[in-house]
Amino acid sequence: MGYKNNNTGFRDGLLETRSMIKKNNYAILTHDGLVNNLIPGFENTRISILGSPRMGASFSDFIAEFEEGGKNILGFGGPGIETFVYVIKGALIVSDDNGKSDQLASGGYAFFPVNEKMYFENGQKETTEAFLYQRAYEPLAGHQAHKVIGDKDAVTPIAYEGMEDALLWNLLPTDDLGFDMNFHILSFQPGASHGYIETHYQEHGAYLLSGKGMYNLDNNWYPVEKGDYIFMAAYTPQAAYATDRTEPLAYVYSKDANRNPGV
Ligand code: UGY
Ligand code: MN
Repeated sequence: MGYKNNNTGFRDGLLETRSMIKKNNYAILTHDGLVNNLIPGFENTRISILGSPRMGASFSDFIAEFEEGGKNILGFGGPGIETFVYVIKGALIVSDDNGKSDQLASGGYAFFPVNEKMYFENGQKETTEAFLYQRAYEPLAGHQAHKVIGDKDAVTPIAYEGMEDALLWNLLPTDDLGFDMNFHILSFQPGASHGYIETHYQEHGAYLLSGKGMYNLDNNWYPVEKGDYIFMAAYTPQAAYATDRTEPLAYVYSKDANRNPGV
C-alpha cells in the first residue's frame, strides 16, 4: 500500500498499478494508489476522495482514517445534501445539529437526510476507519427520508437472488419513497458469483471490505481485493466472482433508488 500503511518512498520494483479509470463508465482505485487529501472541516484525519462528479458520479465517496483526536466539527453535508457513514474499524461518534450523539462500532452506520449536517469525533485513541458518502438529494413531493442509525449485525441478510452463498444486507429502508438511494452490503463466499452480468440504470460506489475477486466492468475482467474502491456508472455491465480461498468477497455500496429517470 501507499500512504495508507505508510509504505511510501522508493520501491525495489517497477512502478505499476491495477487502478483503471474509464471516466463516466467505471473506475477501480486500488488501495496502493490512494493519496491523502485535505478536506475543510476534517482535523487529524487522513482522508482520500474516491468517486466524485469528476469521475462521472452523482455523489462523492471518501475513505477516512480518524486518528487520535480526529474530528469534523464544521459538519459534513449541509443544504441540499444527504450523507451516509459506515464504520469499517474502530469507534466513531456521530452527532447531529441538535447535539444528539451516537457511537458507532465496526459495522455501525448512519444516514442523515438532506440539510442535516453530520459531525464526527473519533471515539477511541486508536485510528478509526470509515467510509463516507454525500449526494445531492432528489426530493419527491409528499415523501421524506429520515435519519437512520444502524448496525450491520442487527440487519438480517437475505440470500441474494436465491443464492445461499451470496448474502445481501439492505442497510436503509427499501419501502420508503422518501429515500432516493440505499446502501447495501453484498458478500460472496469463495467461489460464489453474481448470477448474471447486471446492466442497469443505477450507479454504484463500492468499497471492498474483505476478500479477493475478479470483477467484470463493461466486459473486462479485473482482479480486486479488500481496500479497493470501484465506481460503476449508469448502465455499466457489472458482476464478480469471489476468488479468495478463505475469505468472502464483501463490499459496501450505494445505489440510487425510487426515482423516475425523466425525459
Ligand atoms: O444491487 C446491485 O445492483 C448489485 N448487485 N450490483 C453489484 O453488485 N455490482
Ligand atoms: Mn448493480
